[in-house]
Amino acid sequence: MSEAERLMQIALRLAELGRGQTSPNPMVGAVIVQHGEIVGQGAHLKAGGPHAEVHALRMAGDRAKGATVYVTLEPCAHVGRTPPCADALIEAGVAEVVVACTDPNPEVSGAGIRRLQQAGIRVTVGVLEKQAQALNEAYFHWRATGRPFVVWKCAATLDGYIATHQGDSRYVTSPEARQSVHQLRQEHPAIAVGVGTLLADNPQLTIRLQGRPLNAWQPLRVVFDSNLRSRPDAEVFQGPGKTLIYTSVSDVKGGRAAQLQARGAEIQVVEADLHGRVLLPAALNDLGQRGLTSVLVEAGPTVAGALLRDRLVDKVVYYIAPKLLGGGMTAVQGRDPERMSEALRLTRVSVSQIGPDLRVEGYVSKL
Ligand code: AOF
Ligand code: ZN
Repeated sequence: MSEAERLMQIALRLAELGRGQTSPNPMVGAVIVQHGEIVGQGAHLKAGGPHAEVHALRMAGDRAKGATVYVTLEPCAHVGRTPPCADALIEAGVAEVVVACTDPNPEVSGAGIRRLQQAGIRVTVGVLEKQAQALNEAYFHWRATGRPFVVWKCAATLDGYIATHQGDSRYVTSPEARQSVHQLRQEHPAIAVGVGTLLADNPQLTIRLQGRPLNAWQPLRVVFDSNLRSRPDAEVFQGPGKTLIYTSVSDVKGGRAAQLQARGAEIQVVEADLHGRVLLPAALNDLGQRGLTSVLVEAGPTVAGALLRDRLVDKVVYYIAPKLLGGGMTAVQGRDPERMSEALRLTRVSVSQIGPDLRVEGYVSKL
């Protein structure tokens, strides 16, 4: 590993500190080096807060003059919620900027690099580029498609069931595996379920981790509920965090919409398919417009099946408990091809063990 790669790796680790809290912004880290010594470091921690470079420059003070800056994303050139980092770097008199990858934000996209070069700063791009893009896979996906990066999480028995036929699912996996789901939730600005899961499991969909205050930031809870069947007393309408319902009807008999709104839920009507079911691409586009860069889908067979059929799932996190039911509710419905060759394939698969359970992760191949 070269010296530049070693320092970029430190910047990537700093960026990682913001995981789960920067959306819709990317995670970014920066390290400032003067004569081989790190004199400043910073991470972007929250949208609206200072960018990574600004934190690092503040730490370096006068020692930024003539220094080399390692930053995991192209410094911005636009006035957003904060002023342009490229200008701050120029003003501080840095001599060189090493960038891992360019920023696909149309307001930046090469303009940050050009501005630095025009000011006579040496710029290198592409050090640990793949790692930097992988770190912000959700942000890059959102910029490219306008939709959040969709992660489908599922927990099933070894023979593929997520619940008994009666709908009992408490619990498929071990407490250790379930804790890891709360960590996973913390990485996403939104969590989604279908109304079927809401009615069957009545989940809270909050992050509950030991030592983390409940009133800390919580993801947006999203319910796909074509016919407004959600019960106003459901857990997702209580406690901390906001809840958004995607539906295809503006109301149903009994004034359900007003009851749900009285519980604080926001109702968003989106296009429906021929059967009156919420068109999931339309709901995802709306989430993207709201600045949600990723969504963790913890839905049951209907929503998971619809998302998989329409190839809307980008990544799968699948917990397998060493249990056999011999019958029950399957993880996915509605995709039932005739040939094995029609199976959706996962690539870049990794497997780990959590307590007695297995966790399989992979990306849905777009081929
Ligand atoms: C950087 N360094 O640490 C981050 C950058 O609204 P603002 O001012 O926070 O700008 C958000 C945009 O800035 C975001 O969409 C992305 O293009 C870039 N993020 N850029 O130079 C950083 N977080
Ligand atoms: Zn910036």
